Amino acid sequence: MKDISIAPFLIDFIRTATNMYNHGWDERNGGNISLMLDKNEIESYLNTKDILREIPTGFRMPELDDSYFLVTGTGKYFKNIQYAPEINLGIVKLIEYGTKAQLLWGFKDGGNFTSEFPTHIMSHAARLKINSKNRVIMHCHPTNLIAMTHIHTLDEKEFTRTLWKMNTECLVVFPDGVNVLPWMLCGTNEIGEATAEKIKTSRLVVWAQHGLYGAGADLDEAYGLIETAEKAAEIYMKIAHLTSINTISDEQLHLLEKRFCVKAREGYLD
Ligand code: 2HA
Ligand code: ZN
Repeated sequence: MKDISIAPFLIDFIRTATNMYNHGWDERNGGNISLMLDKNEIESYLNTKDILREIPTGFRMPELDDSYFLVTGTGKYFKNIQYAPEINLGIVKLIEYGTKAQLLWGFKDGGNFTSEFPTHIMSHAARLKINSKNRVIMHCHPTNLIAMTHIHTLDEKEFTRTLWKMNTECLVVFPDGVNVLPWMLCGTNEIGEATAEKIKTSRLVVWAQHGLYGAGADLDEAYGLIETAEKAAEIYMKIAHLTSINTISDEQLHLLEKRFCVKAREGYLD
């Protein structure tokens, strides 16, 4: 067996979590990430028959039975992941229609996966139906996007159009826009189901006064989406109280669509 600390998926995961922390998106135990792994990706590092313990998930997800996930732990701090991955992260396999998880590695202090695991797994299942290559669900607390949910309408079309008009690259990076959920109680199956529904039509789902969910085929895609949307929200928060005398017009957004071969969400541009 190879040493798991040199596994590319683990190194990439740790670097991403550290960058998220450095951005200020994951204070204290804020945020969580899950990365779906292929069995053949982990077999050279772990014996998948060696089960450390079983953890009930509190949900059913038959279509993800036998799937493997590298996931952050509940109550764990992103800031500490790089120094103690085996305590702060775990690798689990879903079994028995997704109702249980077998722990194969990590959570060494007796810990458990993130309280947002239901939302992650429901979002993986939803996103995989749209793109079979989706592997990442990522949640964090980006300051400016949260600030924006205090002062901007939560109407998804309006919220998306505001972000697209803050910075030229936004429409190119997230032509599917952002979907928005009103404040809901986190850590529940209800917010999981609502997020999974929203993540079908956009890879970004804002949780008002809480944070953001991002989905992607790899860690860079999900991270890059969040980074770009958060940058746009930062610009919005810098100018919202000022008189704006220039903006990006819908006509200019159409030019971006043509130049970069992307299609803005249906009905969002005039
Ligand atoms: O994991 O961010 O939403 C801590 C959270 C809960
Ligand atoms: Zn959160």
